Amino acid sequence: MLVQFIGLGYIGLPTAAVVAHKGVKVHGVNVNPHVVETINKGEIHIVEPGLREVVRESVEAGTLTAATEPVAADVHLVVVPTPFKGVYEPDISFVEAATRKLLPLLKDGDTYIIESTSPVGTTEKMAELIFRERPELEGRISVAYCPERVLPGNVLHELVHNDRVIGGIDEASTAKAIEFYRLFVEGELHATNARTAEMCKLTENSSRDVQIAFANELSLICDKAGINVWELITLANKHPRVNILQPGSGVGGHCIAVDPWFIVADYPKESRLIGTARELNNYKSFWCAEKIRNAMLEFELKHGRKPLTALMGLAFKPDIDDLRESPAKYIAQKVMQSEQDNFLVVEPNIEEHSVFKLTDVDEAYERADIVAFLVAHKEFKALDWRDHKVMLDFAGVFKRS
Ligand code: SAJ
Repeated sequence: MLVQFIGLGYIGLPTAAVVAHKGVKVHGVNVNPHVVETINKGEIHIVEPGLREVVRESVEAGTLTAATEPVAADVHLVVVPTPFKGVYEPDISFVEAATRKLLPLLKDGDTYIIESTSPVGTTEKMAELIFRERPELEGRISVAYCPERVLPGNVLHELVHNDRVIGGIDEASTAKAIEFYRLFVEGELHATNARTAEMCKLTENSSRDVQIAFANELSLICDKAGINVWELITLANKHPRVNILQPGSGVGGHCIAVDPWFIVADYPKESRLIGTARELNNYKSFWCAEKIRNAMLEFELKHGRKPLTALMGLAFKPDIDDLRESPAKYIAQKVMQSEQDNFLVVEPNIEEHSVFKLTDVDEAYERADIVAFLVAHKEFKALDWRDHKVMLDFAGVFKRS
């Protein structure tokens, strides 16, 4: 059996490597020749704990190879990005391009699976495309959708142990796709149809987004009411049926801050709560930036000089080096504008940044008049609270205000 992955990014490469590590022959495809070359050397182009070893061992064993072009195979997985186009409209052009590349290679008995986060109906659309161009394959190949659900930083464990939701365009397709995931998944495999599986992925991330929006809304209310939101949430969560998430400087990353829009774009009238939550979580970052600017103005009025402000954290969540779609980075860009010299930017998880000049945690904490915690990194939790500084703890590092 040969399994082919179209897309060797944050999800495609780890999944390809895990399957190859099981002894199954895997052909990985990526448009970028540099990525292909790196993988064929047994190396990796992304950061994920444990991935390097699995890729190296699979390449050495000869079960994992990469190329820029697809080949004939038995199982084809489409794991390419689905970004935005226009104003928060899902762009499935990479999924379509991957499918078009596969068209001449598909044959009787093949299984075609989309894993990319996709708007509802994408799998059916791709099936239509395949059967329009290759009508003789209708009823002879399996077409299914199975979303990935892994948490960056814990991908290799979750790929194997998480449950999967698998939906085909018909029951035979679902069964065939389930057979493939049995090769490496130890979690349960849940059968459904393609539309439900697509919506399930969007629902999971929208659910988390809505819950975080609730916590962020509480933080805005508590700020006005003079209540410590962290204490409030801890106390409310003592109720056996209440489980509120944590507020922060906004919601980032390439999943939770993106996927809810895929529902809103197609069902705008019906998804008011989901859309409002998205807007609220975006607003929270703007609100944090305003708070920092106001604190700086107040300081200047009181002390007759401009303050030095430390911005603590740039990553999109604690203890990672990923800055994509990061609310902290957005806040830093917004407050710094033309006053770079009045800021110290701290991000202990990266060595350097092309835009921000980085300062060491302790040095910034010592020197700053105003300290704004944008991410709750472990290095910040190890600091002691300073009463004489203006402390803006948006991330709940100390949970004191
Ligand atoms: N955040 C809060 N408060 C919280 C929890 C998170 O403000 O209580 C913020 C984080 O700081 C971050 C953002 O939300 O900015 C998202 O972080 P996350 O840890 O919730 O999620 P991701 O984006 O790393 O991964 C999510 C996961 N989805 C769910 O938990 C439902 C993961 O399982 C998915 O596979 C991934 O999205 C994806 O690829 O879709």
